[in-house]
Amino acid sequence: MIDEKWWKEATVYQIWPTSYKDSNGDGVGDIPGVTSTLPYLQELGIDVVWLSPMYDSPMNDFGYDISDYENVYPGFGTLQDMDTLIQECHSRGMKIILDLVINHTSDQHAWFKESRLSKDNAKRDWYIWKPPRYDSEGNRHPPNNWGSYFSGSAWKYDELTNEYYLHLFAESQPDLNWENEDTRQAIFQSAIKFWLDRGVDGFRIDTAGMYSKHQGFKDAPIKFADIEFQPCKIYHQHGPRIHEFHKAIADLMKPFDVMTVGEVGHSTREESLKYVSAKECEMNMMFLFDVVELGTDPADRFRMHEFNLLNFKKAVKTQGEFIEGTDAWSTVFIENHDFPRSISRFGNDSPEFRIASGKALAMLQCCLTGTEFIFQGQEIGMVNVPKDWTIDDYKDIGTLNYYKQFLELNPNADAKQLNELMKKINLLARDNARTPMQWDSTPNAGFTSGTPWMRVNDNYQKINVKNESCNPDSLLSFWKKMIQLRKQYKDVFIYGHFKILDFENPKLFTFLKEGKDRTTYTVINFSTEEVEFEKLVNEDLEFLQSTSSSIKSNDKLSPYEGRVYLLKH
Ligand code: TEU
Repeated sequence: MIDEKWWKEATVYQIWPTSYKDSNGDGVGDIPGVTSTLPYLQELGIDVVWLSPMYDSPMNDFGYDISDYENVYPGFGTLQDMDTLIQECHSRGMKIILDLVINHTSDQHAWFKESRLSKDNAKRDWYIWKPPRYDSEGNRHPPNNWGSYFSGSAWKYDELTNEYYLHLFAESQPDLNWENEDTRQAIFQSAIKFWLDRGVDGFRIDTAGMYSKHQGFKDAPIKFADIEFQPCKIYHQHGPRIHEFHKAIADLMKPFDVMTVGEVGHSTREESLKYVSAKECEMNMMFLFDVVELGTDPADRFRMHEFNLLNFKKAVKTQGEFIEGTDAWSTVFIENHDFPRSISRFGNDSPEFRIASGKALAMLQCCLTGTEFIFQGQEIGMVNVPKDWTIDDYKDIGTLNYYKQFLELNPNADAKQLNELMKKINLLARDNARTPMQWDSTPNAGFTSGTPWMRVNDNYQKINVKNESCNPDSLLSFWKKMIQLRKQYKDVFIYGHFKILDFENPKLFTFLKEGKDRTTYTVINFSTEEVEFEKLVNEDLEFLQSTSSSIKSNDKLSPYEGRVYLLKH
């Protein structure tokens, strides 16, 4: 018997503030902008807003580099604006969760500024400092071969004290030393308690598996012979004290009725359950990366390979069956600010099939077990950036470092190689999710009255909220319907048991969702061809919803058509 909770039934909408809604014409989204769109989100059926980092920051990694947990990035607004947003969410019966980024801070955080001053500074040990390694010729090297997630070494040399500090992400994002009790207490008070007291309803916990590093700091095994610095996840993911740390975080939150969702990264079912099994009392749920990482190497996002519908089904199955037989809870998502647009990856972003495949993905997502997350713009079918954009149109530090590294490793790259590189970047860069939100067809898509910080996707006159709001057949209108249906049949869609039928079918994705007293049957055509519809169960079917406003034939599914039925017993 599943324990029902508000945070299990919630539909969560992720806002990446830089690109969401600019209220003052400076070209950057802001908090008052977010507040102004709450009626829109409420109409969509959203219960919880997840705000990606809005803390004070030099914005090297768009807010995931925090310089002050207790303040707001001035370009986004003020603490008062946050209080208003929290209040406005609550007065509408909605909740709001923040991003908790506590694996690292910005190098501009006061803690780090102190830490770097001297080896005997009181805060020296709040970050991870190590002496250089010298070769037989006396050349200086980083302490080990660990690579950063944003290319290059994970260590940055600091002349001031002749030591290196660890940064698993950008150079300007030093990793905090969780081994130090004072550091942990400071994080708890400044990053967590401060915001709980201001009324937030929980957190999405960034890089939640990485706080506890293996203290040996050994060299990582060589995985990619073509680069100098290697993936080092085995030494920082699910480290020896990680569960002790999460139990302490959960203890701190216990007096508050909040939700927590961890971003633990790629991990096995066994490892994942240690974080989210209810009896462990750590976090409520976590994101599983099987679907979003499909076709790429989790150790290096730009190493890609082909995949087909069967691989996709397998990834959905892994996520769909994750909680079976356990007391854990799970999430459903196919987009966030770190991954390309889902229609471009798993659907079809050609003008002919964009809407149809967007509806197919919306139907799939709304039928799956777990707490549902939608990323800004997903609901209107925003897609990847056009293929002819140049590297100057990309702004993400991860993309730019990767591009730079490629040029360093291939100084004589020819036009063909550069073309290949840009193809990869176009398909997989995080920038795809980060173009300004498309509100209407006025200049800059109604995102800003000024000059947008990042180029708006060229397709905004067609794809925007205003166009879709007044069209009952739009993807946006379909999302609204599916979110309602999900709530109406929550026993089946949110809590039910997931079972794929006819797994080997290369075009159709057919599955049952079994609730306590009723079962639904979903079939979705994930191909560009018309496909024969064959009922795979004995029971009669009662029609509930289709992606198509006019079903052409009961026996045939048009390209990307999906239908949900109820089994009649
Ligand atoms: O992302 C973390 C992240 O990218 C890895 O944990 C990821 O799981 C791994 O590379 C793939 O297996 C978070 C934020 O979502 C991202 O935007 C930030 O840039 C990053 O942390 C640093 O804070």
